[in-house]
Amino acid sequence: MRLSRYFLPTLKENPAEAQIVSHRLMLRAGLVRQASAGIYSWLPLGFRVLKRIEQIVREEMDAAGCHEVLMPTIQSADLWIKSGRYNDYGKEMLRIRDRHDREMLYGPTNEELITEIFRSEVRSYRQLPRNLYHIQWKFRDEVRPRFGVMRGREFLMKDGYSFDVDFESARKSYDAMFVAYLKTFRRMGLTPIPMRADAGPIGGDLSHEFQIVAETGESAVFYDTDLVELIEQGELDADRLKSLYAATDDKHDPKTCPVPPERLGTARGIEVGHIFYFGTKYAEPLGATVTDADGNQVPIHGGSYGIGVSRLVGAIIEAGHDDAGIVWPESVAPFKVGLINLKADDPATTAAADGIYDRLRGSGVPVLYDDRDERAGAKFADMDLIGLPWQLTVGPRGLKGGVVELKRRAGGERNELSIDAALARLCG
Ligand code: 5CA
Repeated sequence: MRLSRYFLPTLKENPAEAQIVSHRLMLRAGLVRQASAGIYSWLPLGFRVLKRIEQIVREEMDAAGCHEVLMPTIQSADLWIKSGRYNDYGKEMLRIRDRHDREMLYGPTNEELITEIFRSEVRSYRQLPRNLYHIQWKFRDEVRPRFGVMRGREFLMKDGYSFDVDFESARKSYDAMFVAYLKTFRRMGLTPIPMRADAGPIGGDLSHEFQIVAETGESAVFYDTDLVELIEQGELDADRLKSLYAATDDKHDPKTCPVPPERLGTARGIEVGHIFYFGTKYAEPLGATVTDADGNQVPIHGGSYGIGVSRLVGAIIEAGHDDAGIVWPESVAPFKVGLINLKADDPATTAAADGIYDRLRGSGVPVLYDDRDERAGAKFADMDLIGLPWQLTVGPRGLKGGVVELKRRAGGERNELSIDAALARLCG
């Protein structure tokens, strides 16, 4: 992509309305713009990141045996009245009336609708277990939307739903999601800490939140530092990880906390995922039953599993930035390489940079090419701000000696290399 033709409105100054670093950087790096309170438009660079995060989530869900569907954003109130949640959700739910005066709503989550789909199609325990998910926009009329995409009113969520014939089988489905979540967040360069949690309005009695440690997190978190070490080492045994202590402030009690003070980590956390086992809470009111192995009609045991896809964009920035801007992990970066032409008005430099651009694209490497006629300082500042993992700088002085400069955004390490050597590094 040539920057001269791209839509990348960066800002030099910090926007006054942004209180936390990820929000500031998302506005400054031209990832999003606010449309109204808690509602954002995704500009090209931000949209690329959102899509990459979505794709990692999708791949890990598919690898865990889940099937992707797409349910609508607008739902009829009927099923919610049946489940009893139409009133429980209160003002957070955006309620709409259509032209026939029918009560509709913009979905804050989808337990009712997916249970209804199952109820209509599935009759026998032989058709279980199943796990369906979708990645769809949600609306919750939060009292205090804030911190940009972190607590929005409209936000993109992956919500998945498991269906099992009994508790034992449902627990296995739950643990499979527990592990898939660890893998998902690890692939984004994050260290997720699973914490036993309250189930809230979703209901049920087995629930974990996945929290990312960040100064600007909304809740205080307390955890056994051994747990974090195990996660960093790649441990994926759900029982082992669940046996170690981790709790948010509403569950943490210093009097009963089993972890000795020297092993108790305290920090603030951002909730990027939340999983719930809720048993037959929705199956019973909605009449979702199957015949079991003995021929009895039994209600389906369910679980629901959410990931804040749009929130993750902010959370990843909170976890990876420095004074100059964003530092994307390669797995979610909008482009792998930022190619800088230091002297766009010099034909020899431009010919060399154009050639490198063509070769990178020919090898399938996503590259953003700064071919603008701008000052070098402005180009470096913009490139640091948008945080692409590699910066490749082509200038007349280097070219005389047959070299270009390759800089790693994370850590800032620089190397002068021949064009071929630089391309070999980036195309590998
Ligand atoms: N039905 C369940 C699981 S599918 C559910 O809705 N769970 S949730 O309420 O915990 O939301 C799942 C995830 O969505 C949260 O962990 C969080 O990462 C994200 N999320 C929730 N509310 C918001 C919001 N207002 N803005 C951005 N992300 C949000």
